[in-house]
Amino acid sequence: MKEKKHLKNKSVVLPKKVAIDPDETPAFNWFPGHMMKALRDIKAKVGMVDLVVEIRDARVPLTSGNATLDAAIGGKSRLTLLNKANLADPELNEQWAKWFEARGEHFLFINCLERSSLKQVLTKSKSIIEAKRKQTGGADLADKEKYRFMVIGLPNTGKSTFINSVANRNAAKVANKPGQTQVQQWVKVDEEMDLLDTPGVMPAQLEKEDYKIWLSIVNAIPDHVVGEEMPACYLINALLKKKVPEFAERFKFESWDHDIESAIAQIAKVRGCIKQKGLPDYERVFKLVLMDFREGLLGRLTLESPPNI
Ligand SMILES: Nc1nc2c(ncn2[C@@H]2O[C@H](COP(=O)(O)OP(=O)(O)OP(=O)(O)O)[C@@H](O)[C@H]2O)c(=O)[nH]1
Ligand SMILES: [Mg+2]
Repeated sequence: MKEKKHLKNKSVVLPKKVAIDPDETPAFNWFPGHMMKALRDIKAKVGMVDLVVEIRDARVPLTSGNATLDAAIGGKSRLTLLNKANLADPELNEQWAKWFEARGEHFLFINCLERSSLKQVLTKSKSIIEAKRKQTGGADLADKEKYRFMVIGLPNTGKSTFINSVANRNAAKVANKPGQTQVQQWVKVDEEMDLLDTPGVMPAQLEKEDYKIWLSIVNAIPDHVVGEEMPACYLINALLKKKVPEFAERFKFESWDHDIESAIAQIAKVRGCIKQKGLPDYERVFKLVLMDFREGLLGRLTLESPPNI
């Protein structure tokens, strides 16, 4: 009885309407002060760059986009990178690729820790910039000799990692927690290229409750905002439904015939998360499931499906 009550979804109160003007303070419940400044700085610098590279999380390809950032960068040429594709479901990656293709957007699914991904990104970026230069004669560019990219996106999508990989050195600070980068930083790659790292910015508005849960699961929102219970339960259900083999293997599931409570009991048993009277230690189970998933130890899972598929 007690466990059932514990697992009941708590509703998270989100304001219905929030401002999307970067010069106003949006009423989103996780929008620290540095993000407001980051938006202003992005607006101020976008005129200096040839290309905006937007880094999203391949497990939530649309929900890790950001209308607030779109407004800040205006009509600047853009390349969307669906990063951490190695943690997303390969079949869904293909479905999503078709979806982006049909919209005529410049995009790539990548794992920015791999050199082959970076090569693809650089080739594509340069071809977008050169096509634009041909169109405009380079009149809109501050420096015709150099490539300048601005790297933007939600927190923790891998912006700084991407920059370090391209620069081939640890120029920008990286951590598996949202909000690591708090100020802009130019990173010189070579005589030909400069990259601008920017702090992750949250959208001013998240329309659905699921979006907050998904962004928590991929660690774009810190755990204290949504709590661990809802994201962890959502994740366990999704891994069970998808029958992800690495998840079953890690927690020694012998069948897929589990509801959320029996699944939690099994995880608690295998990982020794037991309280007095043999009850599962829910908090510890929630934390370890989220942690394992974020480390890629529970297999590949995409949380969001393309619209109309
Ligand atoms: N598996 C995998 N992990 C990645 C990839 N790219 C980045 N990461 C990890 O994601 C975490 C966040 O990376 P950061 O580069 O700090 O992310 P960020 O977008 O700069 O984050 P903020 O500065 O907080 O906005 C780190 O633990 C990286 O190692 C990838 O392609 N695959
Ligand atoms: Mg960063």
